Amino acid sequence: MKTLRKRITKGLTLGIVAALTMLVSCYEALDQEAPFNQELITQDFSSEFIPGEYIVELHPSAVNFRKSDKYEDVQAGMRKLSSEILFRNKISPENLRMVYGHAMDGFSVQLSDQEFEALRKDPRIKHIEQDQVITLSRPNDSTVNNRGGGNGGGNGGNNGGGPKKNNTTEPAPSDPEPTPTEPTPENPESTEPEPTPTEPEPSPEPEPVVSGPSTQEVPWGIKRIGGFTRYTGTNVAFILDTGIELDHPDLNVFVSLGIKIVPDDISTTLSDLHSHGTHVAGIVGAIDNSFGVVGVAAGAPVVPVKIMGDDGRGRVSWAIAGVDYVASVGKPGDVANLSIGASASTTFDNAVINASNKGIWFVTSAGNSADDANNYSPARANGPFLQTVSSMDSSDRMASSSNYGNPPIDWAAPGVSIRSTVLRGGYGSKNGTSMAAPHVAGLRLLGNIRGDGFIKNDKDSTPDPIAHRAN
Ligand SMILES: [Ca+2]
Ligand SMILES: [Ca+2]
Repeated sequence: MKTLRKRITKGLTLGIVAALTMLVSCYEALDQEAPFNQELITQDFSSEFIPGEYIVELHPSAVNFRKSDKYEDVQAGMRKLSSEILFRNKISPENLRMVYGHAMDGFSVQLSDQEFEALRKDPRIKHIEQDQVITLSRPNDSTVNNRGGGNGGGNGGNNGGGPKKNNTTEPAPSDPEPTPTEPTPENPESTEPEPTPTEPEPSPEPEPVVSGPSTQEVPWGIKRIGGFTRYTGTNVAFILDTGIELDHPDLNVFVSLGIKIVPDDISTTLSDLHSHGTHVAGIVGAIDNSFGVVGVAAGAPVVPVKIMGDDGRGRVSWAIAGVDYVASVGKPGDVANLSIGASASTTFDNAVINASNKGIWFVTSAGNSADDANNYSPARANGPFLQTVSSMDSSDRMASSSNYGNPPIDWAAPGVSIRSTVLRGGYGSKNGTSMAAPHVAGLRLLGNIRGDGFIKNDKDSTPDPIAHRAN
């Protein structure tokens, strides 16, 4: 049985969030049965460094306290040590943000130019780099099909599994998500014809528990990687993302092991109000039942590690904090999915490599810039338990937006018109390497992967092998 973890509620007040555009690890498209050969344009894959915000790595010899195995103890010890180091360099400990002690030793901090110069001369400091903002595209689940009765209706309690301590804050009444069937106005893909809703608006009348003939769909991507398998193991899948909708009836969310990394002024709930993380989680482990979709490792416990805000924005320093948490509470055989990325970051790479070397599979998206994946982190990182995944369509062709390059890419997986779980107990389709990575994460949860042929029209000279269940 897993150690129960309280979610972190201690938020760090963030000062400046600079104006920043950035990186799109997934582009969420209007699907509605779009032909697979009709690829939609994607946004550029870019990231933005944040002025005055830094990630600091300490020499291991600087760590002057004995580390216990407990996440909270190490957090407290590192917070004390980091504050002392700042204080001795005449920097206010109030500038301290995240602290790390498992995947790396260090912290993130706000510094003036003068403070930066002082701190970098401290012999305990191994490396300092500038923090970056990571941004996902806006939520636009244009093909959401809510189940009748709306959120929570007709849920027969099929979320068996992990202990569910739903002590998290309920979503704010002012739900930022647009009406499910309404494309976001700013969305660059919204020039596409507006999809016709395939289902009527949710009825105000509560509907009875779903029964009768199964309406469960097996998405094409699940079929392509060898079909789904009911998960019976004891490992879990950490979803480092925008959270996971905690009460989605088609997901087995391991709430008590989850953690909200993002500060309280960014989001107060562990649940997902964006939909990216919920979609990723469904690809890994949507439940095999009579409705919705089914994931690769059906019914596997999915653990929300909320490193991205409800607006789809995060920071490399928050992502590292999520990786640090997984390194602390994860066990060999667990899987961590990172469908995000940033410009090259040595610190981010090393944190992921260190955490994965504990025997925890880290699966990352290659990115959607039609560029060499070696320019992005953590996509470019390599290790025996680290997998980087490119995206292909249902004809085994590399997605036009997918990043390329071997190494680091280990596998190609389905990432075009991928149907999975979204907000309000609904279902929708998204595109991108964000959707390809969780196919491989699900496969790693089940065991070995074999190649089943190679993708067509790879952009480099080494066609990526297509990931498939080994047996
Ligand atoms: Ca299902
Ligand atoms: Ca390749």
